[in-house]
Amino acid sequence: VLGVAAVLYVRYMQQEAELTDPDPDVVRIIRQNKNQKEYINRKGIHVVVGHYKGDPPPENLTQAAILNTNDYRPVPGEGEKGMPVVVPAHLLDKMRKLYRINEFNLVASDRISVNRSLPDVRRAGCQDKKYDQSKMSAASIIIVFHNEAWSTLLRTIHSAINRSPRELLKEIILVDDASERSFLGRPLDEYVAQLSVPTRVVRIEERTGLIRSRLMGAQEATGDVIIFLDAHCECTEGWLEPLLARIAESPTSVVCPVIDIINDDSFAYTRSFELHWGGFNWQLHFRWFTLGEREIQARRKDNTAPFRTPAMAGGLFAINRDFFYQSGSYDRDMDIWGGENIEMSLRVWMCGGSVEIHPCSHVGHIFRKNSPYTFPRKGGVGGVLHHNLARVATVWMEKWADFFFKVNPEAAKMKDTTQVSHRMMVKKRMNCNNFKWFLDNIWPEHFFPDDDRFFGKIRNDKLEHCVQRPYATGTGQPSGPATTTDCASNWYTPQLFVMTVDGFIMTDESVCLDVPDGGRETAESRVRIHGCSQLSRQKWFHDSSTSQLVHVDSQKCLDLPTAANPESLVVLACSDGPSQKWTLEEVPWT
Ligand code: UD2
Ligand code: MN
Repeated sequence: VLGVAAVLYVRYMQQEAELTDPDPDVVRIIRQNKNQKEYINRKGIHVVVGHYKGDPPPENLTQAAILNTNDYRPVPGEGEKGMPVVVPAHLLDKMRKLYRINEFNLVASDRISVNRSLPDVRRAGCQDKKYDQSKMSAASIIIVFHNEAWSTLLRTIHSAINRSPRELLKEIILVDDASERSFLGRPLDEYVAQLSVPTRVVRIEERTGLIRSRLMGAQEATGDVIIFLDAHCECTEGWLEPLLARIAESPTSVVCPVIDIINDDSFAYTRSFELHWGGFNWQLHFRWFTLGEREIQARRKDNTAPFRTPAMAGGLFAINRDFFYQSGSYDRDMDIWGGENIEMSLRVWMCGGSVEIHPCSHVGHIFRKNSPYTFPRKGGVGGVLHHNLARVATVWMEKWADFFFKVNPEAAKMKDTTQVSHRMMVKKRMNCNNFKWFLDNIWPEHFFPDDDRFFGKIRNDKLEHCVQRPYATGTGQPSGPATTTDCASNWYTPQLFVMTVDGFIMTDESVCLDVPDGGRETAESRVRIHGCSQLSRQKWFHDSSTSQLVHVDSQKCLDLPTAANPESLVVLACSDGPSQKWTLEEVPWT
């Protein structure tokens, strides 16, 4: 009887879903506005799509009162094997109210055991791999946090302990960066005292930010290797050995796990795509890009070997403790959050080390859409980030710093108010390579201007228009039709392109002028802006005598939109017409 009722109930819910929403997954909409949609799906799981989540905490519940609640009450089975959490209807209201505190679903997290099981997400070759533990040094794990939730912090700690050979963990050092949450005080000290791995809490009285907090933690560490983790991670089976094995073999390698995704709403664990590496855009914001062709080739031989990455995400990595200090640890004049990952990546690469991702080590992390904490100094999140990045550019990018400051006038305002001489000394002491070397050798696929490539605007003679890329949406790569519009002032970045000696026309975020259908089959093909792939269909040749931009594969010419394709530029049989005449207009960038 129950079974029949359940089936009828599901049918009824589906019927209701069809009436209320075209999305077949939606059973009940909780709320919807132009920024977000919140609904219950067929599996009874609460889903939020869009950007703004939850309500502001209600006024009668002061922040302090909310922060004092520790509602960790695991429900047996909930979230096990990395499955999404089902929040019962009577808790939805509370769930929304608590969302803003951490910018993730605290109610869901509190229902999952701190010892929850996770799938073994490693590829078969990794699962079979034997690492020689006798060569490895034990590690100190350092976790810094500010106002972290009890359940996520403890799950980070337990997952690391549960899934590491005991002898490879020297200790765990928690650095509390002036959390306002009193329940994390004495209860946390008492809790960690009974763990099987020595764990202690270092407390910072006044908010100092993650960079100086990590330095503080590192100072306390006694292991030969230090491993940094964010305070809302989950380590999976076999995560530790590959990191330690690589460092044993190559002490100047800084090794990151693959960072899997813990959904900020359902807490479901999702394995992420391994063939990604890290880079950064013209704003020096970290970005994931598809692995370069060279690395893919190199990985054909052994896809369980660590691979090089131009930059690291920042939160999760292992480093030999001596090398951490030799190579300049962190820039302690960086505040609160942001930029330190780019600084470390450039510094490590330029000064004799390497930054790598080990595909056999998987650690989950809760990626949030908004930052939950305050940025107390230097004008909020923007000010702090620009300040930190101005330091990165000034110290590590030489003449590319000029380019960075032209693209980021806000950061330029910070550059004269911050002293970098002690970081310059690190660069000198280590006899480091320069940024040009980094681009040429570590990241040849980059899309920054360079001496051997064109940088500027692509102007059409007929309309006096310039080629423009679509705007980026969110943090994804911008993609869409390539168009032209009135030429803007020099530093309007959607109109700025580089053209490499190989003929790739690229721009910020690693997107390229592309002819997706190859251009050969039809008389006329659309030209789009698409992720750079190094494929020949993205190659162009600028004929300076005729001013034509020839698409190499099809030998057709770039032309303005036509009646058949009014929305985008096209490639057509080459002709003398002014609509095919393009001037490469240099923009000085240093
Ligand atoms: C990413 C990194 C993060 C850091 C950051 C840039 C990953 C998964 N995460 O952002 O580690 O490199 O980029 O700076 O790669 N915290 C403090 N004090 C503060 C602010 C933050 O202790 O004033 C802690 C925070 O509780 C967390 C850690 O620092 O444990 C990282 O902060 P986040 O989670 O907000 O950074 P995330 O993941 O957005
Ligand atoms: Mn984080």
